[in-house]
Order: sequence, then C-alpha cells, then structure tokens
Amino acid sequence: MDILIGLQWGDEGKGKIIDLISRDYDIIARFNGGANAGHSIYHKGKRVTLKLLPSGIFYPHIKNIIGTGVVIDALALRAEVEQLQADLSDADLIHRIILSAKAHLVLPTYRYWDMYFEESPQYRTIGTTKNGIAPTYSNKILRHNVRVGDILSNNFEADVFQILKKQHLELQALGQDIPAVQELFDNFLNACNFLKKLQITDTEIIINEALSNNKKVLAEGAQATLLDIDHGSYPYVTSSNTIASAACVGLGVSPRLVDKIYGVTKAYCTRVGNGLFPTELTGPLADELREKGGEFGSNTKRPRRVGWLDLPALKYAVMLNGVTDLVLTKADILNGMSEVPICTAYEINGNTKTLAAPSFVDDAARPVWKFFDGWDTPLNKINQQAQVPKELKLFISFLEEELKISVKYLSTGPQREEMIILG
Ligand code: 2SA
Ligand code: MG
Repeated sequence: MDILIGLQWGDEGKGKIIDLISRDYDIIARFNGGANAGHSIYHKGKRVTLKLLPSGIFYPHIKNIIGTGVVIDALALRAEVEQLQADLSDADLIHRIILSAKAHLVLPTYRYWDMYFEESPQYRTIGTTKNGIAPTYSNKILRHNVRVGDILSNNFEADVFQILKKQHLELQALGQDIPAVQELFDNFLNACNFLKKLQITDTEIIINEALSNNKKVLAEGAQATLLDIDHGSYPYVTSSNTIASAACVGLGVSPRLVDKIYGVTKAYCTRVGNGLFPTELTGPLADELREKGGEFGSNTKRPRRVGWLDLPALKYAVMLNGVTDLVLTKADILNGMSEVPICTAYEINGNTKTLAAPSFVDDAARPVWKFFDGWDTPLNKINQQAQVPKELKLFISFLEEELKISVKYLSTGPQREEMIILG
C-alpha cells in the first residue's frame, strides 16, 4: 500500500497528485477526516472539489473506499455523489464507492455542537470548518456514537432518535438555534437510506485481500501533518490523525504492507483557521500571493493565511511521515518574484532550532531567513526537467539537501498534465 499525505496545514494540492498517479491503482482509500476535506481536481477542464469521496472516483477501474477512520456525513455524501453523477453524466459511479461498516456517522446535531464550541466565549475558537468533525470523533471515543453498519440494524432509527432528542434538548438549553428534532431526524434518515445504495462492508478485508492479490492500493490523506491531533499544532488542529501511520489504523492494514509514502508540500505555506504560523505574511504581498494562488477554502471559501516555506516544520513533517517521494507544488505561483525566502530555523530565547514541531514554537520564536533569487519563467509552459529555471533548481537542491530526500515531482500548474518528473 502506498500513502499520500500533506506535509503542511493542508491544501498542498493532494487531490491533483492523486488524480495524476491514481490510474496505476486499483483502490484509492480515504482513512481520516470527513467532509471537512476539500480535494480539488481539474477534470475535463473543470474544477471539481471532493469532500468525502476518494480522488479515484473519475476512473472506472478504481474502487473508492471510505475507510473506518473517516467520519461520514450522510447528507454531505449523498449531495456529493448526486452532484458528481450529474456533472460527469455517470450514474454508475455509485458502484465504485465502498463504505466501511465501522466508519462513524456524523449526526446532524454535531454540526450545532461544532458551532456552539466555536462561538461560545467559554471555549477556544479553533476556526473549524463547522462540519461537526470534533463532536463526531469525541462521541466515537466516548463510545456514544453510531456507525455506518448500524444503518442496516433494526434499532437504528430508535437509537438515533434518542441521541438526537437528548442532544437537541442540551443544545436548546445552551441557547443554540437549531431546527426541530423531527426535521433533523427525517433528513438524516433519508440520507442514510441513500447510503444503503452503496456497498457497506468490512473494507479492511477488501483492502487486505486486494494487497495479497498484488493489487495496488493508495491511501489518500486528508488535512495534513501539522493539523494532526497528536503531533500537529495542538489545539489548533483537526480531530483525526493525519500522518502516514494513521493510514494503517484507519484502514486496518499492517505497517509491514506500506511501500511508498508520497509527501506533498507547497513552495510556500498556507493555513486556514487559527493557530500559530511563524512564517506568516501580511499586507499587500500576502494579498497578492493569496489571489495568485487561489488560496481560499475549497468548501468554506475562507481566505487562507499565507506565508513562506517553513523548513523546520517541513523537516519535522518529513520525519514523522517517513516520506519516500516528495512532491513540490505551486512553485508556479511564486513566478515573477524578485526573491523567495525560506525560514531555515527559529531562534527561541537564544537557541536555534532547525527541526521543530510548530507546537513547541511560541510567539517568541524568530524565523531565520534565507533568500533565494526568484524565477521568471511561466512554469506551465515547460514540461521537461532541462527547462526548469536555474533559480528554481537551486531552491529545489537546497530543499533536497536539507530534507535529505529528493523532489520527485514538480507541479507546474493546477491541471493534471502540468507536472514534471524529476530524476
Ligand atoms: P475541523 O473542521 O474541526 O477539521 O477544523 C479544525 C482545523 O483543521 C483545519 N482544516 C483544514 N485546513 C485546510 N483545509 C481543509 N479543508 C478545506 C479546504 C477547508 C475549507 O480544502 O480548503 O474549505 O475551508 C481543512 N479542514 C480542516 C481547520 O481550518 C481548523 O484549523
Ligand atoms: Mg483542500
């Protein structure tokens, strides 16, 4: 099994890379997160953003598994499937989706809990996507939740109604504006009935059997390393494990079966939501970079915070994931800049750190910069390694030396074919 993950705070261009390499795979499987993801792919010239569906959905030969570690919002999944069926004129894609019976369901009240925690002055504002992700994982850990396989049980309706009624009362008592419980229940049940049209099964068995038959499986990460619940910039993280090893847990695959680990990084950094961002840029240059890079939440449309490449954090991410194949995206967005900075270390209270988890870096940390000459060659016009501008080559060599792995793929634009394989 190969794994693909983001090395920063998300939106590194994972969807595009998966789309490019997916034709070689038999199965693409999501292992974490939920409808908070936004993986953008250009399909037949049109931008499509996937939230819950794995990025292999465009190919008829690929099985798309939504694995056990994912939290499934039935309403969001139905909307996504129906929209894609219409957009691609492909009603059959429904037969290429397999759901883990053990994946947890996002109940309709969880979205309101998410909003409550975000908006109440008594709790931290994380800047979540308000998809109910944290309340779902919390209820999973509390062992109060229902799972996809439960949809098929006789007690499902009664169990769900009871949970919804209890939570509805609690939310109302907290002053949360929420639709009537019957309305929430009816809509949710409708969407769950839709899920019955998809294959619901023990996906770990499908994946392991495929691997024993020499089929190729790609685990598709959502969010990214620095948003990992354990190793990311806690508390400003998502509520799942996002790093490569989470693919084994989330899909039920032994670590012995892992082969390549693709790590995707942009040539700069973005972050959406709150939390520290030592290399953050503000002012007109930030606005320009945001506009040029189209740095707005794929689903929420929130403007993303932008900044320069953070090498101590990138080293940390490469280490945590054990990256074998490094992918560099969006160097094309920096085209035309006179110089391109990289933060190579932090100075913290007189100490220099060149490898650091951002959660250990506080506001007193001062980035140490190295400035590279900018490049000025429209990258989407080139398709060979020899045409890569020399300034960008130097930028890449520096990263390779520091990270001790080579950049295998250089993305030169958002379209599938805009990619140079370096080697
Ligand atoms: P949540 O909703 O509980 O997972 O939010 C917790 C933090 O995780 C961040 N987060 C993300 N960051 C980048 N991209 C994400 N996906 C969408 C996208 C987001 C969007 O691809 O653009 O449409 O806005 C994503 N999902 C979660 C979130 O910002 C919080 O910091
Ligand atoms: Mg995204």
